[in-house]
Amino acid sequence: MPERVPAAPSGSRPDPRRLPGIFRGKRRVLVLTHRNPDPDALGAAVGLMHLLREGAGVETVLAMNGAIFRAENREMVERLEIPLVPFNTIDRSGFGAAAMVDTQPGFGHTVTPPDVPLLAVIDHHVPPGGELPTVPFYDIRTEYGATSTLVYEYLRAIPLPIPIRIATALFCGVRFDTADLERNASAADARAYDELLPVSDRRMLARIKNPNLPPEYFRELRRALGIARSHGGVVLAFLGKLSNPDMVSEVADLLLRYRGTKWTLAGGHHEGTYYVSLRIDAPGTDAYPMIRQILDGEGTFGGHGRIAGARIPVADKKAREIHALQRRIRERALALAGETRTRVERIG
Ligand SMILES: [Mn+2]
Repeated sequence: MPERVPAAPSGSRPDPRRLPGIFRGKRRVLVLTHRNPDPDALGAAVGLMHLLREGAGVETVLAMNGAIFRAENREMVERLEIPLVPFNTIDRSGFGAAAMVDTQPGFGHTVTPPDVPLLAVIDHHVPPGGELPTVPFYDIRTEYGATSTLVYEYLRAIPLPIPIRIATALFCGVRFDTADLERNASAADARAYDELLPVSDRRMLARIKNPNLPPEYFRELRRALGIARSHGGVVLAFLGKLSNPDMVSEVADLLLRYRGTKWTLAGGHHEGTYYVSLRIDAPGTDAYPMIRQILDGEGTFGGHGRIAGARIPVADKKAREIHALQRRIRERALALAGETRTRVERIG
């Protein structure tokens, strides 16, 4: 097994009551997160925007790179009326400060504008390595299952009241990043989950958890199941071109439930990027060093606990290049699994 990555030291946590003072008096604050934001990114962003508005009296704008594909995430944005502005349409000269949630400068899926001072970074992913950015408020908690848990704790610590819409968004963040506390959940996540649920809009939560799905979703899923193969405890699914890149993580999640599976790796190509998701169901195994080994220097990656993801830039339209990339990833994954190709099973 690969070596473990040490978590960030726990004693270095900054006091969240300093946050409003850091931003007070700033003209407007740009709130940033990773590309194709997920519920935890959205929940943490919405919570931080509330904190900055109510605690520091500043106006905030949530910038988005990429798009939102997964039906649950779209439903969350619509139901909770989360105001997302495309990053490249924003006039950055109108902002006096920026804050970043659920990601960090240096990750390949994250844009850090050089012309807006970054004053806070709040995340739970293992730092990308290299030099740490000098940011007045830098709180990375790799033992947390969700960044939304961290932001919830800030709101409690300051303290600020949490309206039902904000509570619902934060709950969604904890729920989806920890799979209802079943994955990577710390005691802090469990507490946030338990305290946020009674003050969330339950009807809205039910709708976000079970949204309607378009026909393309089922077509792409059927194709994915046809492609997936089990190699004695390891399920691999290289899906080629996808209209919905979130299908990669969904398929990795779903196939982890295939009987006898220790880990799953799924990949797929969408608009110039090859996406990879790793999911593990084996105690004591860290996803982060595993994905690093599987990528072997190709693309960028991040992960914590039993989940990891990666993005590899690929020239669009070059089917042969995608094919070769998928073959390299498959070979390295099989080498890591220690499995030979003699025990291959179809899934669906
Ligand atoms: Mn997260």
